[in-house]
Amino acid sequence: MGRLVVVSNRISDPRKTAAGGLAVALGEVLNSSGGLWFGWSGKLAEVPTGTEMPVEFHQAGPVKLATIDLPREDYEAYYVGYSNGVLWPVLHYRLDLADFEAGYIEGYRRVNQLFARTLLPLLRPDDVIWVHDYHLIPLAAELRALGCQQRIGFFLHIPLPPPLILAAIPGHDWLVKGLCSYDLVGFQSKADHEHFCRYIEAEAHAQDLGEGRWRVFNRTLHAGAFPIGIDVNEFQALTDAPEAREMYERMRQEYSRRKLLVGVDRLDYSKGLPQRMRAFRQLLAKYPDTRNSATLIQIASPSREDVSAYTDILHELESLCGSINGNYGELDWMPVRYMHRTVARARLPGLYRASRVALVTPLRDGMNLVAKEFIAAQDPEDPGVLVLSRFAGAAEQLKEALLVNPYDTEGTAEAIHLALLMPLEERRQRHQALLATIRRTDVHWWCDSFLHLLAQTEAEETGTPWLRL
Ligand code: ADQ
Repeated sequence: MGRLVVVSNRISDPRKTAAGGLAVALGEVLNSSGGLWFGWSGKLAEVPTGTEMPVEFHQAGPVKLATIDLPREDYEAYYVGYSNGVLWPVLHYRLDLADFEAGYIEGYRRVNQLFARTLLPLLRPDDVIWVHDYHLIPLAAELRALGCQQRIGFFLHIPLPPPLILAAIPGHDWLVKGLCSYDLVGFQSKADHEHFCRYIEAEAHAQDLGEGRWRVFNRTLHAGAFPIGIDVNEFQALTDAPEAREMYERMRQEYSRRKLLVGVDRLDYSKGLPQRMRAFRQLLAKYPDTRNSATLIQIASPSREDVSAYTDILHELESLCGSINGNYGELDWMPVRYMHRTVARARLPGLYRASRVALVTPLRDGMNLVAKEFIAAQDPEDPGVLVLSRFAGAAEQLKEALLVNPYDTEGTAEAIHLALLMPLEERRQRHQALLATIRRTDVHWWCDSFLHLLAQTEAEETGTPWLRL
């Protein structure tokens, strides 16, 4: 394979420990091919839309990081408007939260065109390009329109809903045609992949060539499910490092008389946080023995606070936590400890390991890496229990978790109760199976299997004119 070029909305320096498994895994492949990582710098420029933006280069070991700033007006339409106001809610099945204001899609396209124009001169003929996530769906089509013939793959980190939900997006045909300009499109789960296949068959008369290959819009495309994993070894090493150990000891001391439940999420409406709190309240109401003996630590890191649906969820969560503590708290015990902040990555494994139960109960989630991190951080001799939403992509793989429907308050409360009481032997057995799964399908497996297939696809020119908006 030639040089790898990764493109994503934001980039991170793969050498920094705070970067996380994805950046580390991509960093490894980028390192070995002396690759390039291209994306937005995170900075805004007070210049008119349409202005060409200069590229800034940073060398991170053998990897070259290339970033551009974005004109403020383009950022509003591309990032706040279309990516997070339309695509994020609809792809998470939340049509009610989408803001289909006209004008966003043009800004979204403008930024993808700017990315394409800026990236093209940096490319070499034998490069393999890997584009990430919903911000950049049309990028391959824009690159192809400029004559780019290199292999281009795409991975969608969030879910893809069934065709009828996708079809609610004005311009959905343009978007999906954009997806079909890639040589390989990867999804998190079999369900997402199936939704894509059903859509292109029904709406674009795609012809199934077998083995994940499709003939559509006059070109051949590969599609498949590539569930993302974590770097299990790295996370276990982090668990044994001093910062996580110290966190673990502190938590164990503080909660020596109580069982700890933990939730770690970005504060996002897809994560099902109010539903989780209601299930916990139901647990306390129905099983009085859990009062005074179980504490839920919920960490919700601030996220996209410039989108109004996020401030609504923040207020709802604060009010629920307040009322649970008000109704059930004692002088020496608060049922919920809620923190609206990010926990340092080095300390997270200690918190996971000190917890008897993890609540990972999104209403919809592409994969959910917290579920996998929790498993990796456990002591195999005395592991905690994972309560996992059946609507997280991870549920397709993590069958030995306690799977719940987060909309069912009563049922989720029962599962939490079961998790708190689960005997040691059953906890061990379930954990052993879960650990084997996350090891087998770790982030290196994910990277390798995607790139291996991408390298086998045959790059070909798109024969069709690119759809007009
Ligand atoms: P996210 O929605 O951000 O990612 P998730 O996979 O759960 O969701 O978390 C990503 C990382 O952020 C994890 O490493 C986790 O530890 C960290 N994190 C989350 N909340 C935190 C907090 N409060 N404090 C500190 N760290 C926190 C998107 C998709 C997911 C998909 C990933 C990867 O929405 O479905 O799994 O991309 O593809």
